[in-house]
Amino acid sequence: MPNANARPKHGRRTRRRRREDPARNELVSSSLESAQQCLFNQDYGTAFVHYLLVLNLAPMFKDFARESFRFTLFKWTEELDSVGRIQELFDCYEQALELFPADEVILNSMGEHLFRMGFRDEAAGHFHKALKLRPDYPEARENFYRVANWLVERWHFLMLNDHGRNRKYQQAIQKAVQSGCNTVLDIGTGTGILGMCAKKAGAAEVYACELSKTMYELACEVLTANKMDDGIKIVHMKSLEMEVPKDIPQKVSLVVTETVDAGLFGEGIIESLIHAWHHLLLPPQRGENEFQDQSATGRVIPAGATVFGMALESLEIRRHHRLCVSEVGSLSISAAGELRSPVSCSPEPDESMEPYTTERLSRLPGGYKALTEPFTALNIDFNNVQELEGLSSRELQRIHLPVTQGGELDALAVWFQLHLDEDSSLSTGPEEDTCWEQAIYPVHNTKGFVLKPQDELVVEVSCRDAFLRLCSVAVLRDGHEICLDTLQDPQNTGDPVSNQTPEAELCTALACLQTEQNQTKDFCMLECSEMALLNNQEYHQSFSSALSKLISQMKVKCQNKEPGSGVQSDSADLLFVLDVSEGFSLLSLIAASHGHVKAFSSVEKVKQQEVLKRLAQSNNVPEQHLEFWLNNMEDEQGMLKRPSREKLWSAIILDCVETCGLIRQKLMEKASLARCLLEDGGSIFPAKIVVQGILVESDTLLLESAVQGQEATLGFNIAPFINQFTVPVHVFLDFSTLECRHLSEFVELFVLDLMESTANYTNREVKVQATSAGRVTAIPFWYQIHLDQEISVSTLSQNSHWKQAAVVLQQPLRVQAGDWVRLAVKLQKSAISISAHIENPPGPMEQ
Ligand code: 44T
Repeated sequence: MPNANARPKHGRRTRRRRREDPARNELVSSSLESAQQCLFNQDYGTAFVHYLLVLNLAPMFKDFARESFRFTLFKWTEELDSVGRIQELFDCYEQALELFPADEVILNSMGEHLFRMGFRDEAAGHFHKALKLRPDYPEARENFYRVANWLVERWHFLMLNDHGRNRKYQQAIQKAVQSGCNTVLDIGTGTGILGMCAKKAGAAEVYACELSKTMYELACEVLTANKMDDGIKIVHMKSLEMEVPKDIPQKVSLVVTETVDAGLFGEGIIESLIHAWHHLLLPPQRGENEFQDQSATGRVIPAGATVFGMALESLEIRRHHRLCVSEVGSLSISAAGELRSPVSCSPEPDESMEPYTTERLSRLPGGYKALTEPFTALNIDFNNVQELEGLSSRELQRIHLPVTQGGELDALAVWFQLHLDEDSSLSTGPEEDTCWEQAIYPVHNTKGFVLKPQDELVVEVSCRDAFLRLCSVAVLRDGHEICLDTLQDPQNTGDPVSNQTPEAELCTALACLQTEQNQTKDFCMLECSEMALLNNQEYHQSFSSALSKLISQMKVKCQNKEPGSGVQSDSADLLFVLDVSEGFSLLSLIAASHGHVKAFSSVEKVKQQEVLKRLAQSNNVPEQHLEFWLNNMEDEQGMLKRPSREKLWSAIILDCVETCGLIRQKLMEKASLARCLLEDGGSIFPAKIVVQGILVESDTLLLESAVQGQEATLGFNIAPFINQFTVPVHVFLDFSTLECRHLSEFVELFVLDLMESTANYTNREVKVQATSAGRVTAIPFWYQIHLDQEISVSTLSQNSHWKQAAVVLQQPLRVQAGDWVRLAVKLQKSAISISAHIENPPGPMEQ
């Protein structure tokens, strides 16, 4: 076989010849030259193509050309992005990553594009890879920390730390396998834990599926580490797409799953189980025949669930879901029309609405008042496919609930008992000592309707699009039915109390119908945090005062500058205020309402702009004094209306803190840009932000951050893998109800001066004295936002729409009362990190 021997030599010769191929070399060098020329001419698209050619033909240029290639890629994809050529944008990134698969800068940048396009899981995967390649790369670190919560949701830590739940699931699975269920499918395996329980219990075949790519990869790592990668076949798929024998060779006798959220059905368990019963599970056991061979029939763990509900009053829920004030920052807002949070069980659900939100009732700021006893809303048997299928078509169920305590009806709360099998169940109730949140169905339409102890509340339970929906529809009072829907419309003068005669009932029904129509026409949706912001009078009042101070100072300055020009009210005299807040903001309108001010708002959504226009009109703000900045971007006419160069902004309002409790990304960059755009004497609002914090001992925060303890989880090695997704900064925290012990006074951690570029630093050492002994596990932090020298608002205030954040220390720090703790506070980009050390380590004698 002479040829066989000759082949490698031939190969080598060809390769050598390739490199020396003069035509090829010529092409490479001319392409390289063209790439550089195009780059110089800012023709990034062509430059990119030339670079691709060069680097594919001559990989040895990779190191040399890396920087210019990256630059070209970023410039070109920026252009593609701006004209919406998204597919091409991602194609470019993919080509770039084929050339530089381990380039953290390209990975991170692709992640940013993915994130902006809404592909959060994929985005987070890219940031994670970039960070693994270069753990000290600040851009990737910040991006990763911001998205890790989506990638591996925080409840994974809670669940794995919930030993009671783990053990109950393990026991139920063990019992089922031992009774003969020897082929098992784990739907939504997460870290792989339930599948591993089945294998360990002795199941012959175990399969698992997981739809999230990150979780699937994590589960693969976990199975390998536990030497179960041979024993459990895992696929990266949604169970609904699985087929026998393509994805699993045979139907299984047991499905285990915990694909339930606080509202039970939110993860699609009904659909998954209907599909599983038709395609993946052996037929169910018939009747009560205990002796049927378990390996020839199918069953599900959990076997079913009971859903409970309860009506409640809670100011905290109210202020996040409906408008509670009629005046904000000296503006009357009664003309705003109907404003709603996106959480609604309305009869016409649309894509942007969610039927419920979640809260841990036991941690609700201000607590809550139960207005009824808990009631059973639904019972569901997961082993009965007809029942599962019948859920959606099931008739509306009307439940009458005696009101036990008077109060304002703000929400219906829902929780459930998950029956793992006939002997064992888990509860997600508010009184339980578990980590689970409850589902909250806010009530929008009762406009402060107060329930009385003798009333009966009528609740409708339905199950449309496989979501459980609860809706308070009426109140029975003194034999009359008060339809809660008719209260929606403040203009509705009709008597909401029906006399029970068929005619009157018909009228009420008609009235309800009519209001529904008006409602869809008129209402404007605001995020829950935007609603809470609108309800925050203190915040708006502070802004109004600070603006009014600035405006009068500027007016005085103007008059001094142009003596004799008299009082004019033409546009030359106007002050210009720009509000670049994210989302819905009234601040531009508040500014405009001070007179002699032309304000520019960044509100983008048309419906929200309409609300502002309505409010401008009802508050006598001239139409031309409120403009929408972003509407003008593409329209040259509009651009011309912007203040001319000499007439720069008197005030620029920056939105500094995200609702989750973190400083907004690129805040300091925005501030320096804003400083350049200010007229003499003008101001940025806020002028300064002070970050404040406190040392605390909080086990809750630890449990939500990482799998705790040295012990294996149910005997499996899971913690080190999932803990890679630990994020040192915890967001959306409510400090007022956090279970923790305070170990110090409040302390100033950091100052960000938005008006003064030179005043800023990135590292600071702070000393704080422990006030009692304990383990410092976390440092919650928040912001004092100084609008000017005198006026400030705190993100910790009771009415705040902001939540707090906390740095969770990698290692708890033991302190004694009186110890000095040295905190090294760092601001990288806009992310805060803190490390803590004892300043005066106790000597051996003191220990
Ligand atoms: N809820 C805890 C846990 N998945 C949420 O990608 C439970 C919270 C909880 N994979 C109250 C009570 C409780 N096919 O990784 C996720 C998800 C995956 C699927 C493949 C499917 N059809 C699905 C559906 C979901 O399953 C994993 C877990 S689902 C979320 C569990 C007492 N509040």
